[in-house]
Amino acid sequence: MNNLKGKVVFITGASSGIGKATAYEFASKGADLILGARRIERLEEIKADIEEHFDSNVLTLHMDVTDLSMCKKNITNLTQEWKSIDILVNNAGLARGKKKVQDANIDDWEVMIDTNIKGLLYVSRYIIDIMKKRKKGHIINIGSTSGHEVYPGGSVYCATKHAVDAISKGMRLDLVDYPIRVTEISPGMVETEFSLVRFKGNEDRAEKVYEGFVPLEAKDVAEAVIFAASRPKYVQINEIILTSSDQANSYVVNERK
Ligand code: NDP
Ligand code: 8X3
Repeated sequence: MNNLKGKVVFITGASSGIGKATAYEFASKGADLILGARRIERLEEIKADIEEHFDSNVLTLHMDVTDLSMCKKNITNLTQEWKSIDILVNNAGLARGKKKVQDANIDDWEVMIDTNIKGLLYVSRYIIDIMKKRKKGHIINIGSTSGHEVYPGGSVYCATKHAVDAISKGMRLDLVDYPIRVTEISPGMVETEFSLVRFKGNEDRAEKVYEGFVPLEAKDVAEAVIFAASRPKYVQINEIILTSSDQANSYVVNERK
């Protein structure tokens, strides 16, 4: 049985990595997609490819999740058809820098907090308004192993992912009466553009992060999202924590010698 066919799925940060892989997984199940990100040209390419290869309609939105009025406008201006959002995947997020707290760049803190915490809340608030009226919905937040353990140089990124963990638990409490399901998907290291963004375009440094061990791929995380989204209506997956077999927790990795 495919219970995702024809569902409307809203994915933030769909232009790359986990968000993009998640878009393709949902498309392969026949879901219709609303894809948001700042790099709209990438989203247009993904839309064209998905609509050519899958039975899925795609709407692209130029959306910076840190911009409250842009989030509100994009969501409240959706047509009635696209407004029937069944699933929200709060994926947009990033790390900036990996310096110790005493040396870190304060602007990097602002960007991480604005994107990973406030951005997730802005998008959720307007989409929850829609789900409340429909008395159903599923919010899937992309957390991290960093939302469970802290590593050196990661204090603020880890704090934002601890916040995603707390917000997910809080949402589950607040939304139970509708009921709107809330799931947190918490991956360990996944090879995407994440480290390139963290190290501000320094490719050598980004590549080194994944040297000597096998990390997760974006598709592995996307499949976990699909698992949670495709459970029967009465089943709520609270959280999935997944790492590659070479990773034990947020800071212990088997670096094969
Ligand atoms: P990528 O850098 O490959 O993708 C990040 C996505 O987020 C991009 O599509 C980017 O789009 C979007 N994004 C960033 N800032 C904004 C913004 N202000 N507004 C809208 N979209 C934004 O990284 P990942 O796929 O790895 O990261 C996705 C999520 O997974 C993040 O929340 C990350 O914290 C989490 N995660 C990643 C792990 C990893 O090891 N890679 C492990 C655990 C969790 P654009 O730039 O076009 O706006
Ligand atoms: C992102 C993965 O490398 O910071 O949540 O643990 S990492």
